[in-house]
Amino acid sequence: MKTPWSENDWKRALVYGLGVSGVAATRLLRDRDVAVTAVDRRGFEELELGDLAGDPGVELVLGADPRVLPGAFDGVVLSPGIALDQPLLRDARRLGVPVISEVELAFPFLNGPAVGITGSNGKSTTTALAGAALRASGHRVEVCGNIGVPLASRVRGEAGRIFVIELSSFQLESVDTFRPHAAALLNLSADHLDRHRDFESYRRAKERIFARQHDDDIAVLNADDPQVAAIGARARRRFFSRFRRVEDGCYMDGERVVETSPGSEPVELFRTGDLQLVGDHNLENAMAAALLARSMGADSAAVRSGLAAFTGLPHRLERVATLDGVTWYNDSKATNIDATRRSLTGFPDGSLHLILGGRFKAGDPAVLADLVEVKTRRVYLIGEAAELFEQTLGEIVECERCGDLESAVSAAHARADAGEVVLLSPACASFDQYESFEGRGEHFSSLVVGLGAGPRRSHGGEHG
Ligand code: UMA
Ligand code: ADP
Repeated sequence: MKTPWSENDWKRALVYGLGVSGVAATRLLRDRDVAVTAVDRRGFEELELGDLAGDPGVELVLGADPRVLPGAFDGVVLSPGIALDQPLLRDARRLGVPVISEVELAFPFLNGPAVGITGSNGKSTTTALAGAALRASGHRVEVCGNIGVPLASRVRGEAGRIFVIELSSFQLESVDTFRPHAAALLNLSADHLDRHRDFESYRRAKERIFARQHDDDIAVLNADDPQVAAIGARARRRFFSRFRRVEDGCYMDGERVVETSPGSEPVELFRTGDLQLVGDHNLENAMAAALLARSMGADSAAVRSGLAAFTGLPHRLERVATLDGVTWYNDSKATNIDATRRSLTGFPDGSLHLILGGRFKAGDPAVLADLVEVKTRRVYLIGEAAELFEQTLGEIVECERCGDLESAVSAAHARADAGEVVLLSPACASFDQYESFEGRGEHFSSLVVGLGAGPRRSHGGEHG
């Protein structure tokens, strides 16, 4: 579909937000000789602008969120972290200036097909798995999007690459023409309700991934998530299920994951034992990734070897160390209740020392109660949400208010016995105490590694 932007009609654009997305969008615009006014509430010293800082075609408006457009523009390009109700964007809409996301900006310039992945949880893992499966079958692949690599930064490069793009609800809410040949919606649970008005508008943002697909495109859907399974799409709908046979897609037959397509013989894609990733949720991610790779022409043997070689992403149930028989896991990416629930299920009953807390986003913390009761020996609370979790879980398990990660790690170190596990799976965003979930996870890992160098603390034999 042609847009005023892809027709190269823009002469002057405003880029809102100068994190990695805004910087990549600005570069893409500058490559096409569009003059850019770049806006960020942060100051110059806090930004990493590189060559853009000295570019006479880039005007910087920094230090505050302007309330009105600082000039006349053909369009506004939005970073995902900017909420749509920012006054500047209201002003743009009032003046009829188009507002598009960085993904929408980049999409018309991709010189290869797009694969899109969204969902409340499992996006990054599935994106990386799909990339691995496609690479194993000989394709050149760009793994990008919300996983940390803006799509706009991958536009330059040889033709024929497959763009495997993780998409957040923030990115999807301002796409219009974006059309992935294959797209997956993994699951839906409450998340980001601090930004989206309600669950309904969050769900609608996610569904936009399918909105521009044609009949010859493919929509991969989770048959086991009723809200996802019910989604209608113009594209061919292919389902994955852990619990039942599906007509078109893949399902479990004992240990085997089998692909079915109407009119074709079933094909074995992989076996559960092939995967290095643990947990039923990762099996679901692998099934979705396999269907996406197959949609792009990967052969089944390559899918199997690509999935089997994948060892996981940092900050997702990442084993950090085993010290005095206690194993420490960094699951900092578990930033909502559902993600933490899934992680807890993978551990033996009664074995866990769980670090919870941060900035609460959405959902009902009580949903954690049954699993916390079965799986954990003790809970260590950090950040803004400490009180909320203590109110919800304090009756069923010993909760210790630690304030920050440093205290939580040292408290867990003192309490945990050989054979047990300390798990950071906070069910919250990190932004009350950190810049990002990566920063939180790295801090956790460095604290744990630091413990290995020091003496084990005594807690007088007491068990919480
Ligand atoms: N800013 C303003 N005004 C505002 C809000 C932000 O000026 O009202 C500025 C900030 O000062 C900052 C810039 O905007 O300089 C940040 O922009 P951004 O938050 O969009 O961050 P980027 O660095 O561009 O990173 C974004 C994604 N961030 C968010 O969605 C919040 C990254 O996902 C993504 O990896 C990257 O684009 C590349 O596509 C992160 C994330 O937390 C990992 N995503 C959420 C999630 O996974 O749950 C959705
Ligand atoms: P996202 O990119 O959607 O945040 P990740 O792949 O980074 O997802 O995984 C984040 C966390 O979500 C993991 O640590 C795990 O606890 C949980 N998780 C991963 N896959 C799933 C899934 N399919 N369903 C539910 N939870 C999941």
